Amino acid sequence: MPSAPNSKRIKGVSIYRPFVYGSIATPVNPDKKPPNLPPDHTHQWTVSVRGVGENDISHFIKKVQFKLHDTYANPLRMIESPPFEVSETGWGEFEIQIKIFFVPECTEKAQTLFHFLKLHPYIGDKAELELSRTQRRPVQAFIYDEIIFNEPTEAMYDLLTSRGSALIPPRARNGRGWEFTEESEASELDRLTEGIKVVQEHIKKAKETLLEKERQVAQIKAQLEKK
Ligand code: SLL
Repeated sequence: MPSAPNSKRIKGVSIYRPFVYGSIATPVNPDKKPPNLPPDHTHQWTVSVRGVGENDISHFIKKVQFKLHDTYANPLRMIESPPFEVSETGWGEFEIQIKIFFVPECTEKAQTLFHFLKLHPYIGDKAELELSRTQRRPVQAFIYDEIIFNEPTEAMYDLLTSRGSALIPPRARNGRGWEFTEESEASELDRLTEGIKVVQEHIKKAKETLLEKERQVAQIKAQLEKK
């Protein structure tokens, strides 16, 4: 197939674009249950891929496929235009596979990421968690991420530089509210701390193995010298 115009790649250039993905879930009020809600469904939730704040992402993202748990009818949901989101009701938490397809100018393969749908609050002291539950506060789990376009095609470069931007609007703490809550920061911090622990454990084990090997080498040397 002849290559499309402007499909030449620009060497040495990388352009990144920020985006946010995740979910917001609200417990269903048993006194105000929506009609048709299956009796075991306890939460309403929405999973989405969006720009940070008001930033548009649809000039580089063509469509997004969300793969829900198999307990859902038609678990594969393809969203062809923004807002790239799926709203559902349910009873359980599970991992959602999110596949991001880029506009044709990009000529890159789709990218897959995973989001764990969070329905219940876990972070905070007992009283806070209790309050969150009794007040049926929405539970949010959003992650900030960046898509990096390495050596973009000329067409993609033009598209990215003429629309949208990599600038991140000032953090929405609780004003507009859904993006970076202290809760999600705390849970991210927990994940990092856990990650550091695991890495330190690996380093410790590797050092022990190294010491053991050195001991063995020394022994063998000593034996060889004796002979
Ligand atoms: C669990 N790992 O076993 C999880 C799976 C699945 C949640 C949770 C389906 C709703 C429906 C629904 O909420 N699935 O359409 O019936 O806890």
